[in-house]
Amino acid sequence: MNNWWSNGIVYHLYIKSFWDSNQNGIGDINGVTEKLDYLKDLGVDAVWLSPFFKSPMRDNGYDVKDYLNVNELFGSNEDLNQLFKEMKKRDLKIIIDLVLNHTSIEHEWFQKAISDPTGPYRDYYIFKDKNNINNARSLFGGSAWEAVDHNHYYYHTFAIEQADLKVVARLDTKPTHQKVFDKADALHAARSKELTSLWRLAAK
Ligand SMILES: [Ca+2]
Repeated sequence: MNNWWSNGIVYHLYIKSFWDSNQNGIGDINGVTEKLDYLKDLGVDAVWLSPFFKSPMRDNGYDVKDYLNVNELFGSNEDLNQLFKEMKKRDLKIIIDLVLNHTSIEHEWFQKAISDPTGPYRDYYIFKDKNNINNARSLFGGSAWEAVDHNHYYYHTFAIEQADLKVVARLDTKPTHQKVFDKADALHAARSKELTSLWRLAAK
């Protein structure tokens, strides 16, 4: 089978530094839309978009606070839908950089995991008692474990502000990734006018 990605040219685009459509010093989604003809002229088949979701930007947007809304630095959900429409017109494929191995500690799941240690969201993340943590190091330096109180720690492969999601499938529960998609689907249904393309494209 000759899939398009076997020979396609992918342009990895970091929105923040690509093109600033409203000249406020920050590249944005409308800037990408403005430059689609340029990308097409380059012979690009697909555009890989760096994360554009709401984020405190402790790791350039890889610390996602809300997977269903666009970071206001880059524009709006409407801007994103417009970009997708214009890409489709030009037969440009879209690759979304979907960050599923961790969330921002500002994500509502993590906030609930902290505020209700016996609630269901605690199990989305990797928490351990002080006596059970190991000497794992974060790729960003220092311990991979961060305390939330005198006895409990959570695991972060990258920045302290990026808590790892538990991705190991267990017999008694769905893997967290499936929960991410289930949750997104439920919200997507509730907001069908918004982000029409985002999750559907990402899930394919
Ligand atoms: Ca801008």
